[in-house]
Amino acid sequence: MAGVAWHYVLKFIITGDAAVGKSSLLIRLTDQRFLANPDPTLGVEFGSKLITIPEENKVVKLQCWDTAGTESFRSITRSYYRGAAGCLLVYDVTNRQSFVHARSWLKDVREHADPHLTCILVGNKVDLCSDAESADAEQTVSTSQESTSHRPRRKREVTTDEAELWAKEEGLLFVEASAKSGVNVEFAFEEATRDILRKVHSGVFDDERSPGVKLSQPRNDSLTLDTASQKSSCC
Ligand SMILES: Nc1nc2c(ncn2[C@@H]2O[C@H](COP(=O)(O)OP(=O)(O)OP(=O)(O)O)[C@@H](O)[C@H]2O)c(=O)[nH]1
Ligand SMILES: [Mg+2]
Repeated sequence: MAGVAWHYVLKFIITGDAAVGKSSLLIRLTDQRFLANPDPTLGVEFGSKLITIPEENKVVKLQCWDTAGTESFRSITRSYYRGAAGCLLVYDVTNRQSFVHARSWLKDVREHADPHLTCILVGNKVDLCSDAESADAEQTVSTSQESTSHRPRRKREVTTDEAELWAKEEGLLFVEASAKSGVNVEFAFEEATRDILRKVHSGVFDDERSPGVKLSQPRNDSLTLDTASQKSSCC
């Protein structure tokens, strides 16, 4: 991998209802932190992160546009969907409405993003459920500073099976995660990235026609965004 800062740059969007934890997932990915009281996103925020896909021996730069879930921003946020190669479609496992609304977010994404986009359905806040242990046992190790022994329990309103079934019907990847504990956050981005790279290899995405997929930059050319992670706001 010498001489190359990254092999691919992929545009991701993060979408879903207000307060489901989209920004928290991005902050967990880029800064390995969790904020108990983040400000609601006004318009969109941007975060960037380099990840490695070991089995491909590739470094991938994720450029993530974190969109506001508030309805009044919807026309602004839609304009950021254009050309995206990947999407995290987020709902809150303790909020059924946010799962129901995922259908309309998906419709929007499909209308405005790259038609070949990879979408992963992410059931967030799994730490709040009494059955969180099953997800805790999965991929990512928690880096949260907070003790989990006194966390408040909330009733799960969307079962894993139901969400998994809907994801399958819609051709989405699926994972349950927690921005708070960190469980499965990086894994969600990695799974979507693996799927996008498969599409690149099979010619579904290509550098010429797909604005959300860019090939490598030599290290000297990577002046502005060449940091392991970066986050900023706009709008
Ligand atoms: N327990 C728990 N709380 C979470 C988790 N993720 C986010 N939260 C909390 O949920 C609230 C909303 O989080 P945000 O990340 O701002 O949600 P958002 O989807 O970005 O909201 P908008 O920007 O308004 O669309 C905050 O109080 C977070 O601390 C999680 O995994 N577990
Ligand atoms: Mg937000």
